[in-house]
Amino acid sequence: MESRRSFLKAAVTMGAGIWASAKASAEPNPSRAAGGAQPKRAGAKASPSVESPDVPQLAWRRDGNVKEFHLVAEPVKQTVLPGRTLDLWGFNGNAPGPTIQARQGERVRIIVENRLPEPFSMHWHGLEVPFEMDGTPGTSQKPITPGGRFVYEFTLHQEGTFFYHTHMAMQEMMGLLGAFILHPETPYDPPVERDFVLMLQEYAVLANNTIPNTMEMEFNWLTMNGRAAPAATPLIVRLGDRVRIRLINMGMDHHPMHLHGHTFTVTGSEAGRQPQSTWAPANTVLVGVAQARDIEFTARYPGEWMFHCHLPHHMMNQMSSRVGRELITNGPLSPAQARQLMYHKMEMHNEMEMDVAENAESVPGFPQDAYMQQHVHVAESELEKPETHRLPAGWSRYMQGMMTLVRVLPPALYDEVMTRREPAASSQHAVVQQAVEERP
Ligand SMILES: [Cu+2]
Repeated sequence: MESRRSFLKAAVTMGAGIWASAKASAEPNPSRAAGGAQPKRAGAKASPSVESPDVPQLAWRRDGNVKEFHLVAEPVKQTVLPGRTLDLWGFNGNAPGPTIQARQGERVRIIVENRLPEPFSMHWHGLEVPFEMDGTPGTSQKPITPGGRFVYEFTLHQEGTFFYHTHMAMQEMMGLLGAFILHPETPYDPPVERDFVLMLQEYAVLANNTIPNTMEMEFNWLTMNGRAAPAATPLIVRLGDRVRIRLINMGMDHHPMHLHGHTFTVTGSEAGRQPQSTWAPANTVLVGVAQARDIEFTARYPGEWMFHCHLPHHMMNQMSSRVGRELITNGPLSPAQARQLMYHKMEMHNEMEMDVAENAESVPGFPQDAYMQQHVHVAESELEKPETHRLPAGWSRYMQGMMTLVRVLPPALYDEVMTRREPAASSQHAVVQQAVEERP
């Protein structure tokens, strides 16, 4: 019963959006004991917990001074878009896996089970851990065999945006990734009201298949937190909030992530917080493979601001040059076929008015965005959730691939959306709790 209560307490803490500080300060703190940390600033705000839209949070069990987590590497069915479910490999039923949040100075134990059909080992990307905890198969440990488990345990002395992933290269391209957030002992300055993490991944899946071809280097599913636009859940912020977005890239391509309507600063990398003297204004940040970047900005301007990878091919879903009978794809289509495709798409949207010029077929280069239509048609009603409340009709039509929205909402609308969101957020946490409790 006690463990159930502490699980629920953990869940509530996450849901409340404030990273525990009163409880934490009563616990032994190795880094403070070692004299390595600064005292808290008077009046410093507690760090908010990090939200990972569409990705669960990983619950933990307290065992003395150790915070204990369970991760299970396993095949998962991941719906990247309504109607499009891929066979990926992930953790605890999700790809990417659940988000780990811990505090600088804490000791953690992570029990990792392998329910994959082949050997695997877990690497803690960027964490300075003892060599035998590094998860490199063959040198630091033997790989975890199918059905086996390995217990990782170490003390966290860093802060920032880190991640965990398999150390088998092709397995990385099946989805085995998760965020590992380390909250600083001394809250960052300036404080933020909202803190998000987005994991950027890509898969190469033939149109009539569900399993990524990890040898392929042309990627046609680009995801943020396991969802392709327009299914990625928008980030909800209140007008005037200071916001942090942590970006993690685990794939084969670099992603220039661009925010509309606001100027941000890059405040951190995969190695933690950067000194303020290095911060520079930007609206696009290149997140290279195996890198993390933290950006921060004040949400000054109300609107439904797009936040997306700016590589044109990463703003599409299910590109393919292979044409099948029932399959509408981009690639070697004749102008007439492409024109028909435009009609087909308008039919699907019940919009019969022609938005292609009468002389379109005679214009060199036509069609271009006929190549970019929703091959998997998603009705906007399937995208309804608290976070899409009161978006204008048709908002999803031009969103694909690695795109999401940062909704900067005036206080009244912000409160309305958050009130609608509350029951869903709580039930998600309850499910996560239950899943953890059921494990041996
Ligand atoms: Cu990209």
